Amino acid sequence: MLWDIFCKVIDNHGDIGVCWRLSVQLASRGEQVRLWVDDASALQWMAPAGNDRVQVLPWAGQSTAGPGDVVVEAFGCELEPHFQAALAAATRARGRQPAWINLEYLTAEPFAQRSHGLPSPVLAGPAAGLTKHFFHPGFTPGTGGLLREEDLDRRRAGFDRAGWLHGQGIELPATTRLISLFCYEPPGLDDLLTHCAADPEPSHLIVTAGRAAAAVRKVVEARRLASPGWPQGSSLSLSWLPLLSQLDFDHLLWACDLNFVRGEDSLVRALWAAQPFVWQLYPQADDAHHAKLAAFLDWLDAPASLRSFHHAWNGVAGSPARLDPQAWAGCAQAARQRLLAQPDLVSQLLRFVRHNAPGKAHETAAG
Ligand code: TRH
Repeated sequence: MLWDIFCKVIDNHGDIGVCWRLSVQLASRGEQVRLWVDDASALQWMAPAGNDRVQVLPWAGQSTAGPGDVVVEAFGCELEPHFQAALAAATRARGRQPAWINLEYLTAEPFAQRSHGLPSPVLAGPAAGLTKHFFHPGFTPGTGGLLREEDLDRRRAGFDRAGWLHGQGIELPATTRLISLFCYEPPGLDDLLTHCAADPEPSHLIVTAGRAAAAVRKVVEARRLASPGWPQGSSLSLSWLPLLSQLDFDHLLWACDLNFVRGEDSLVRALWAAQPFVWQLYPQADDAHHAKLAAFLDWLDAPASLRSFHHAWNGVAGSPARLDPQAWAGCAQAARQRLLAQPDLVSQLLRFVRHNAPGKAHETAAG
């Protein structure tokens, strides 16, 4: 089938990051993919090798294009009127509607399960009379699942941790705790660095490029006003990464003993890495992310210390308790096992599209 995936980059890297992974995973299963994106610049570092079966096209190009077999609107981005009209015309010409999927944001909240697979009739505009379907990624059966490459476990099993770290210029005694940091500006950042610096156990913080690096630099500079050279001589050491490809971003998570992740895609990658992790949610103005965090921690069956760390890290309440990756490992590993028992997102999407295939577009064949 020919897939048209539409992506608007709002901010950060999650929109394009998820759409790229989806595109590549469809391609790896023999599908043909056109990825329409308004800003493809991040793909230069995220996916420098590209993919032969994924054509990256400019958003504006849809004004002259005709639709393939499946159209995916990622994260509520709206198709241009011309493309909507082309969808309606293709429906008339083919006598059946191309599948039209609205791919939603990831959440553990119950509404994801309730809405997954529901039809959404288009009432107005050039595509009036057609039907879209909601597709909700999620953590439980009854949702669309999570993106997971078919060869992920094989690659992870063959991963050369020491070699990869060496390639990044990171050489440390085996006793040093390795922590990756990918975050926005978490309220608990200052506390985390303070804890690590004072902890008897040495920690090495590997800081990702962009907002995480800027946030850490700010804390370090403030500390150095009082203690020049900080954190030298303490239990904390730091290294700074360049922007990595998505493949190397996974390697980073596999290499570390504890991962700080954010947003949507890196959370999923942390789950597959099966190491303890802390998640910073994309902060929303109305604090909607608080309910999202609570639902996720419940699903994760997080121990009390991990819950309180998350609350502080995300600015919900309190200040970060002691890091305790050993106590947090069990729920991360159990979560991965639960997820592995469920079909991945692309398998579910392929099945969903076939069940709701052109001509059957008004059925609700969730799952
Ligand atoms: O960048 P994010 O904060 O994206 C967010 C979320 O998707 C959020 O839901 C959305 O509302 C908001 O954007 C607009 O975090 P996320 O989702 O983890 O995406 C980061 C992507 O960047 C992920 O695919 C991993 C990738 N990445 C690399 O490939 N190399 C790197 O060096 C880094 C730091 C990230």
